Amino acid sequence: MRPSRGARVVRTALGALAGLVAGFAALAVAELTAAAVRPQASPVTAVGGASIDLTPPALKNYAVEHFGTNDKTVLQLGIVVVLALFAVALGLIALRLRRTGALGVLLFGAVGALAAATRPYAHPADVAPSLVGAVAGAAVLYGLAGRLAWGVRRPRRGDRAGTPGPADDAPATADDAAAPAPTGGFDRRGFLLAAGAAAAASAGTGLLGRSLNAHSGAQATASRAAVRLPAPASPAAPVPAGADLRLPGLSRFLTPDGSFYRVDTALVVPRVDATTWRLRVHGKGIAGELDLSYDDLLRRDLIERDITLTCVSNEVGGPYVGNARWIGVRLADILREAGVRPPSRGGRADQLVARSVDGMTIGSPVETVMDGRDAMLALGMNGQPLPFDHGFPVRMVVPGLYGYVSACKWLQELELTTFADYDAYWVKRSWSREAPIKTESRIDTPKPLASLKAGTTVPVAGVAWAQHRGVARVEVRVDGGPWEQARLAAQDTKDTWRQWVWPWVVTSGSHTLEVRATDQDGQTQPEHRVGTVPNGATGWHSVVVQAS
Ligand SMILES: Nc1nc2c(c(=O)[nH]1)N[C@H]1C(S)=C(S)[C@@H](COP(=O)(O)O)O[C@H]1N2
Ligand SMILES: [Mo]
Repeated sequence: MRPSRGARVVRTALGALAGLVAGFAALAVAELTAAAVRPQASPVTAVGGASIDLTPPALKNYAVEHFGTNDKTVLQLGIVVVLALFAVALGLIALRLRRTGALGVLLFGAVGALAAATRPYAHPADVAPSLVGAVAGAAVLYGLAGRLAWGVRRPRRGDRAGTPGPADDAPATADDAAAPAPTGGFDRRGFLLAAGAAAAASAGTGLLGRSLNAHSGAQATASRAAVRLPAPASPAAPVPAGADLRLPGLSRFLTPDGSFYRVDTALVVPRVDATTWRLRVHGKGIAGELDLSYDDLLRRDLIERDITLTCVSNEVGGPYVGNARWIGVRLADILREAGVRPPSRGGRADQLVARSVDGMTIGSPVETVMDGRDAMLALGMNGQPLPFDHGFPVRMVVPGLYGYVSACKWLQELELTTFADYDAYWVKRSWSREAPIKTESRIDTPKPLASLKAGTTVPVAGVAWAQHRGVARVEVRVDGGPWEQARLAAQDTKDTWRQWVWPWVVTSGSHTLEVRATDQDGQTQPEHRVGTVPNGATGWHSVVVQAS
């Protein structure tokens, strides 16, 4: 008796389901295994990390600009969707070729293991989650596909539990596709029970793995909680009273940690134990290598400075800029102690490459970090040890340089080299070797498409930055009319952004507001718009509003 068309359709759908359940089981077991290794070793994270590094720069740029800090969630979702599609395909294959389907799951495990093994600073054990997960997934698929074999009768009461069906013994060659004519249905009930059990077990396993991973890094957390930042030897002057205009809708002068932008390639934020952390300083022109502990840094004279950080991926009017009060060790002091001289004094290295625990490399000009500006190895942000998201235990901060050429988080190594000899991570991906921050200004209020009341006076306000040069002037114009001088808030330092406000008497209709800043070198922001690649966007920010 040939199975009915209906039965065949149902069986196909259940084959797809078997693939999904097997994929789910693989990821769940991998997640739990990762808890025993380290969260970074979970296959989705490892494959995600590898794909971030392999992503063409244009696509990566698009992702940062369009998904912002959500880019990683979008990436991981994408990976899960792709995995689900392959899982369905393997489930369908397993309907005909059980072993081939199961082998396919193992192949995916191998891809995950390869990704994990080739991440920077991978540990040998990092392959375990992918491999263990894949074995579990393959077993689940093999078992479930067996329940879908034609002619396997539902075991009746009294039968041996789990009586293997004929398909279990069938050869796993292309021949089993042409297995003897099915004699009836398949074990639908047995399948659903087994699939349900596997899915439930996977959900439990996955949730346990997730929560263990979320709590990993307990030592790192404890080490951070134990930090007492000493009073800085060179404190920052208090922020001038008039630096924060405190207008509704205007960014606060000091960005709270929680709303400080975050841009990095880390799918799992590194949690570094400060008590075992070391910083190695080595390379060209070094008289003596340094190997410093966190306490070594804490014991030094600390400086405290307000510095505005900016990402090169910030589009005109964009959000990737924030201002904080940093505490740290003056970088030039450390370099001088190691015998480093800047190129202008005969030093052999013109590039300082910072390496992070997650393999990021960021290159800064030695000349710049030793030119007297407050380049630092930062330990604290806004009075607290650095948050994990922002680089605990130690990161670099260099006033006036975009983050990708200066602000290495989770720092672990400083190497003196040359720009001729070495290209850092982002430089290999089409960004410029050197990238001072461009003068920029942004309208924070009114918001785009705001509807205003004609006849009222509305404060047009925002921020402008030209780190290490300082903002000298901000101008606003309406509908391409004459430029009007905005009032500048008090300057904190030339390394911080500056607020501005211009009172506008609103007339009815639709209006375009534009802003431009001039730095203290006398350079005015160009009108010409260029994109963020290769060294930062230019152009005037504009906002369209309605008034009636
Ligand atoms: N380890 C590491 N450090 C990094 C990055 C990164 O991807 N990994 N991104 C850099 C970039 S592009 C910027 S703009 C700043 C952002 O710092 P924040 O996330 O603390 O705002 O960190 C820099 N430091
Ligand atoms: Mo950046």
